[in-house]
Amino acid sequence: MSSSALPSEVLTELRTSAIEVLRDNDLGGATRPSPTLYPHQWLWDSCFIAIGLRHIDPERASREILSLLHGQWPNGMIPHVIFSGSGSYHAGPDRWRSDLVDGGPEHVQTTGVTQPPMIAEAVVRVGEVFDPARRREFYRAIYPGLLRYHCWLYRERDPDDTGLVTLVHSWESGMDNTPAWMELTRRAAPIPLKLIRRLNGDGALDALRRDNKEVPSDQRLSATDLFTLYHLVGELRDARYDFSRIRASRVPLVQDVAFNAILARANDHLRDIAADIGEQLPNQLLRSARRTRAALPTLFADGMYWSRDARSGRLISRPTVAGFLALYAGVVPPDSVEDLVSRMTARRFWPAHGIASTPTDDPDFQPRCYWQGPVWVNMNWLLADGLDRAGRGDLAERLRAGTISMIAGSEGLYEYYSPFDGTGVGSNHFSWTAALLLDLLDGRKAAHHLPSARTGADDGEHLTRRGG
Ligand code: 2M8
Repeated sequence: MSSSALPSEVLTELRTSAIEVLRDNDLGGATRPSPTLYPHQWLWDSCFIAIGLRHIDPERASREILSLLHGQWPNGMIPHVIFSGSGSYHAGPDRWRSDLVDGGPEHVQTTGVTQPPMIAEAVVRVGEVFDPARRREFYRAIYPGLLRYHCWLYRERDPDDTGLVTLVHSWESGMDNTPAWMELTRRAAPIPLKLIRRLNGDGALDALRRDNKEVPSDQRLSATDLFTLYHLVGELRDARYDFSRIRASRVPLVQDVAFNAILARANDHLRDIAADIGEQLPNQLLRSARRTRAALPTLFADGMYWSRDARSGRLISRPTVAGFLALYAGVVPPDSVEDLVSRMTARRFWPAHGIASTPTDDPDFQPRCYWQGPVWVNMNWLLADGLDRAGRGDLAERLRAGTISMIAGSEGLYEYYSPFDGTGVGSNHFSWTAALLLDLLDGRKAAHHLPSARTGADDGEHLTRRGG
């Protein structure tokens, strides 16, 4: 059923529950992703949340984004979690000890890694609903911190000027246990964890984890994967989150395709933001941004975009939703768009309810397990945007409408959904599902929210400003 076929009372009810979720998860100036599993502030969650909040409270939406700067490290990094809530989290401040790191933030505890750089997108989306004077005021407030963040990404994570920034933990990708990331992560597991995995002993370890109190273990990543991620946090902490030391360790390093695609788009937005307030991006950043656009096509092989193992230089050819974000970046050459789109719309990736995080024929596919198969509302949202940019507004609309009816089919607003039957799984009362649902319901009313359908490769001149 398409969303337009849903009765208007259902759409009104959906909107009301989305607003309720965002209110319930409001921590003051920031929003937690969900009430118990994720009680603090996450970087990319807050960006999606702001994109929804702009429809009900633009000022609150701008504060959601600005609050990310409270956790910014003096070197410019914006961390993936700011521990600003009061609940207990399974990978909380004691695992990271940002307070013990020289150069950690002064007034708040955070993690020591980052997350996909969605901030510039969220800034522009919120800017669209302000009048020009208020928009520029907001842009001026966020710009210095945002600029320092983009500069940090390149300075710290791309010291060799490849154009692609390197991630040091799967939590930075936001897609924690996709097969592509787990392939490398499992290789770096301590020997006891490797043995437990080989002996199918994950079930025994489940008793020791805390993240499965709200969500059953079989909807989360496996225990050995989770404990390997904790182990890698320890290695990062020992390296004081410093990339040159991390490089010298055995931590897996990945040029993540989705992260770099989001960065390519974010650089365009940042340039637009700067232009709007009469600022000029530093030449070095402009050069890096051009390099990113030029480097993304090097991740293309056999009809797909892949992440690269930054240590071996090898492409990690495990298909996941991440590769399709090349459409969102607008780097797919016009004559390759249809082929990539047909791969994405094939049943293995789009069986019924939007794009599966891992295709249904992958050996690791599990329809209800986290990033190993379920459909995520943020991915559908980004890919619908990418389809618009690629000139496939028809499919974008189908994806958006299908997302709304998928959400409507479950009681509650879930973290992820089975790609086969749309059953809601993971955490309930999930903020970015609520926020992006609001955007899907309200966003299309304003035509100027739709991005231009320009596509095409690496000229670095994509116009991303809409309206205003
Ligand atoms: C999930 O990741 C966190 C670690 O960051 C976790 O499992 O504890 C991911 O889905 C991530 O993308 C998301 O930002 C976070 C909070 O919603 O949860």
